Amino acid sequence: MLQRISLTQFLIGEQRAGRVSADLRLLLEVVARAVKAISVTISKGALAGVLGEAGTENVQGEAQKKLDVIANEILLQANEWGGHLAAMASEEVENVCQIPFDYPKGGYLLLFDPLDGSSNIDVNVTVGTIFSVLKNPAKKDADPVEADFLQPGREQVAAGYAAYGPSTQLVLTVGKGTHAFTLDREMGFFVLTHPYMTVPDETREYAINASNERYWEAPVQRYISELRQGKEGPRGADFNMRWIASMVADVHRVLTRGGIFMYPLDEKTRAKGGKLRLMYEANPMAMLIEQAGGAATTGRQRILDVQPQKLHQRVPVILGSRAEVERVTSYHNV
Ligand code: AHM
Ligand code: MG
Repeated sequence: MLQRISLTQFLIGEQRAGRVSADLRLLLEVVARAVKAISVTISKGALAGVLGEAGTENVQGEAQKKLDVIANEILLQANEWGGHLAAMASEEVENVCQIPFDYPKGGYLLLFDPLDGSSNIDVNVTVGTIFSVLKNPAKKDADPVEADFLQPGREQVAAGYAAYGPSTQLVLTVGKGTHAFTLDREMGFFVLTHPYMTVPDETREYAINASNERYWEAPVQRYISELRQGKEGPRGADFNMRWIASMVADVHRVLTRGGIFMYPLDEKTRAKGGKLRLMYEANPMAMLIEQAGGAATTGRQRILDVQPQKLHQRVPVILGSRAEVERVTSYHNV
């Protein structure tokens, strides 16, 4: 019989190899359980009455979908009692989420975007959960404050996302490669299906919201215009474009078959610093992409080296196949 490696087995292997502590293993198992619960809820869709607006706004002033609120609750409740976390932070919550005082605290900080791409949820397109794990630098018994979270992405001890698509996949790194696990719904656990994913160096596929073209900076205008000129242009090759408007789905495609994903700085988002959030979108995706041999920059700096100033900070994101990311970055640096 085909030997199947479950997420649990994989994590025990990582623990034995000294890359994962017992608490981090528990943390990742709990996140995987929460992701299963979110997957089940999402897949019921209209039957469970979970689609549509929640009628509330989050800290970013964005209208929340019912599923944004449900996914956030599932992640918070699953993770608060295990004793592995010092605190959490969520896209949907303004301040640090403390562990209730009647539960023990651990040494890790968990950050997440509970339901990324939720504008796609009502049209039944792939959405996801993105998460990042840091060590808590503060004393164990003190309640962590925002400053404890403000560590550059290179300090992440684990990062991952779940993609809720035709199948549910959990993509994970603990600092040695990027691995994808597929949820076996009948058995109820994740199975390692894509060990050591690699982003090909070269690509002929790009992802950007082209409706923002008139707001882009000159380096991005130049790069995309060269791609669009295809065989007749300076690149001498045709490029294909894809934009799902679900970062998880777009990055998953890049991880699976290569490509470049861009949400660059533009005049629309300049005042906010960019569109995507540094700490629970850009950083975990950058770690996953780098661990798969790709690159991730803001256009001007490696994402994992950005020193965060605040929890909900936004940054420009350019990630994927190394040669293409380096080219766009070099256009910014001329
Ligand atoms: P969200 O976290 O509120 O869902 O926003 C992030 C999403 C990303 O998944 C996606 O890449 C981007 O926003 C799409 O933005 P746009 O609608 O401007 O194309
Ligand atoms: Mg998001």
